Amino acid sequence: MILGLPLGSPRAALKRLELPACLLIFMICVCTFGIAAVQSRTIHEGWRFRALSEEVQPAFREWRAASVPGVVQTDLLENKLIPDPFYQTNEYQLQWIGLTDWEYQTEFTVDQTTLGREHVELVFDGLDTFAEVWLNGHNILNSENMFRTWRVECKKDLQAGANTLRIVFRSPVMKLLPKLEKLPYHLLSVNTAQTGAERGIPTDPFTRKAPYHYGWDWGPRFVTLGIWRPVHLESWDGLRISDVYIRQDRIRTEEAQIRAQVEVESSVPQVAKVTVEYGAPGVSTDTASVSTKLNAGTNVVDVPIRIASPKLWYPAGYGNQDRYKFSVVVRGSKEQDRREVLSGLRSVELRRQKDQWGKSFEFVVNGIPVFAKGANVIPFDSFLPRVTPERYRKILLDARAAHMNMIREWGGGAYENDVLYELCDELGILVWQDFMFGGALVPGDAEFQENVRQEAIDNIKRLRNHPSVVLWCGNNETETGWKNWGDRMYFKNSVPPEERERIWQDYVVLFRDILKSAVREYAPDLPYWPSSPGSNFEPNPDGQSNGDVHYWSVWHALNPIEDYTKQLPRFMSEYGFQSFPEMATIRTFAQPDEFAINSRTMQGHQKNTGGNERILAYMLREYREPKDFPSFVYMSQVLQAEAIKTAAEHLRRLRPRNMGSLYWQLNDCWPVASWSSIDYTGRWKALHYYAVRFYDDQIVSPFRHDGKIEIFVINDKLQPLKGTVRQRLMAFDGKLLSESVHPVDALAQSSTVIGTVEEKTLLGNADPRQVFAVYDLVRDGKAISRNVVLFGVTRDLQLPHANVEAKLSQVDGKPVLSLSAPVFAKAVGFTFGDLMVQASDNYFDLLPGETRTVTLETTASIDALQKALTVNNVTDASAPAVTARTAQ
Ligand code: BMA
Repeated sequence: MILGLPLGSPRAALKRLELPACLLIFMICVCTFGIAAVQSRTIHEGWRFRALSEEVQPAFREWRAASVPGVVQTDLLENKLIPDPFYQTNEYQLQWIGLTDWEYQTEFTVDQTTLGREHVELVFDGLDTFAEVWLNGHNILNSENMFRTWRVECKKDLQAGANTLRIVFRSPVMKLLPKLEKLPYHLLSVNTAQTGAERGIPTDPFTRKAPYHYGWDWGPRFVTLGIWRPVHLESWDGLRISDVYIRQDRIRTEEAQIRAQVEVESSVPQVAKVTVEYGAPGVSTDTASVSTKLNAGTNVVDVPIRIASPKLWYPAGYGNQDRYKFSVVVRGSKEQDRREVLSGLRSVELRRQKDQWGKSFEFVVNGIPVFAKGANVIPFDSFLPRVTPERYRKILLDARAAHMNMIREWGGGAYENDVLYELCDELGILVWQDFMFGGALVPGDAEFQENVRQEAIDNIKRLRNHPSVVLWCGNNETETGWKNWGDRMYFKNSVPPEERERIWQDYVVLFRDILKSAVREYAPDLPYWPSSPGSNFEPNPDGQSNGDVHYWSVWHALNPIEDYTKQLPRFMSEYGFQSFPEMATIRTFAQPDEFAINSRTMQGHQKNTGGNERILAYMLREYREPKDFPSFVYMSQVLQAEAIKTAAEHLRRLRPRNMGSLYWQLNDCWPVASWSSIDYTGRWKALHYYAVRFYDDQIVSPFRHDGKIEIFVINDKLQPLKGTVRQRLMAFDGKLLSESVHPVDALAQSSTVIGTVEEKTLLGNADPRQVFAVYDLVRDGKAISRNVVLFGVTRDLQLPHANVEAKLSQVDGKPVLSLSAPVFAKAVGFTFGDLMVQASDNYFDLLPGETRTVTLETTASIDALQKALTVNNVTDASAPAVTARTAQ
């Protein structure tokens, strides 16, 4: 019961009441709460779409049902007008879609009450990209930036009853071409997939649209168009809260000094009271309020708040992810508005201090230096609106499972949906946030700069209450590209020196002035970093003593994998190595007769020129030739996992000199051979299972070099680590050759060499091709981390056939898989065909005689699992003839 009303439909309840009673309730509401100022509804129903261009087939010029939010490619797919864009090489024949103009239209009704309100506004959270918006035949908006929110006062163009909303989307390529063709030179882009239609002129540098839509070295080219984020109709009287910013002025464990910065739109000058109620789970709520006079227009009201002994928000591994709920109410003379904001309190510093290695680059959260462990994130789909909250959650949980505490939201995609940041807040994953510049040169006209400035303001304001967001970075690789990339060098020589200088100055204005000022003004508690990699315009932008580094000579330049261990950066924000996705994923886009690395389809799903050949080249350096295509796929994953493990452990061993390891890349936007550790279908590659181990908070990491093995113990925890490392030298056939135990007494947050072993002494008379060393870190009697050292290139070792035995059974209703082998088995990896199975572990080394049992998350039956199971390992994936020959 509410106020004596029976529960149920409030309207029905009111009908039953006598008029005076209604009036009484109304008056109580007004006096106690004021009248809700804002009403909002989405305009997502009844949309239709069609092609505008005359050149396309008539079928595309008929009105068809459309989904909003959505893009034209997925609308065409839903209407079965095009084949699956990701299948085989369908991408190539679907390029016309992005070169065509499209229109979308719907009708919606508006009642007199809404029309009677002071303000009626259409709000577009995202229009992709050149959109002309017409309401009842009136052009109410022309937009040219998919990253901005557009709010249009439209009362005068609305009518009671049916209204027509029509949006024309111009092909971003064709719209710009005529203008760009007249320019004396063309700004360089990054995308690898320009169509003939662009006539060699990249249009994307001039377009505020996700750069990867134009193709990337892991992504197809799908130039999308459409209403990609929600549309609302909002109406209000009197006042409206347009933004709430929980500004964190000073955060300490003893006290948090913050303020709620409440932005209020007011129709008229009026007196208002702003009240903020705040609390965290387990803490009693408190209230702060301010009375103020609002001017007509936009007002910003500061409500200062001090919280004694606040519950702070910590990154994963350093404490809880406590958050406070702030309920803000603004009561004007008649109307009121309210808004709720969830935020976590934490201090953030990007600490850059001179030291013996140059200048540090480390994130310090709540006074604690955090070694950043994580990966770069790219958009989750070529068609952004179809990414569900569940997909975000799954991938971020996977990141968390691999002990990641940071992701980099890379600048060639799109500013992500709120849900991604909410998940990062919840899981304690820090976000390095790039502005959306993927490496293309930037125009310098005032209109472009202002467009970017507004985009920055929109997105900084949208994301600034998320405690997970700890850095705004100007761009990805634009600066290093300008200084170092071959095509840029060529370009610089092809334009007059004053033009060259002007282009650089345009860069400086955007990334040193405009974006930096936007962050200073709208998120003053966050650091800004102009470019990744970079050194904040200080000398030596690509050096390893100052700033962050992208290291790509392993992979792009075919340098040996060991070269990772020669790098001495301060923070490694990118390094990567490719592999193929699981066979199940490959089967979603290729036919069995295309299962070859040089088939048209497999080349079409490899966007880095020469990528498949590069995988093969590296593979043959390390392993014997795989015996068939599925073995090649398996081996590519092991190769990638071993490469990234080599780098990641090295970067961790370097702490505190180096304080970050973000590998390239966490996810995929379609099924493809790429640097990802989780493929498009959500399946983990070998790398992700490896990451769970190499990113764990406490690990043993033996480093074999120059005839010795240095046994490192890495401890990221805030407590010291006491335990032992057990070293065993074993023959592949299982014989224990020697054993020793090394005490561990490691400081909190440290990387320590707990012992150095001469390889000769360790091996004694043993044949290095027949033995391995295994290291187990033992804490409280439990082995918590293991690492294996091999004495030579894998293909030269005399690894025996492993005969891995795999037994499926059920424990407590859950399927489990037990694996064992009589001899050493390298990188035992199992799959279940096309079934979706998440294993608690996979792709691990089996010691002779050892049994490892893993649990399986799946909806598949034991029978189905049994039928689909295949188990692989490095020896058995190799071609038998080759194995026999080289093993002699
Ligand atoms: C990096 C990224 C991306 C690219 C990746 C692999 O430098 O910033 O542009 O996809 O390399 O080449």
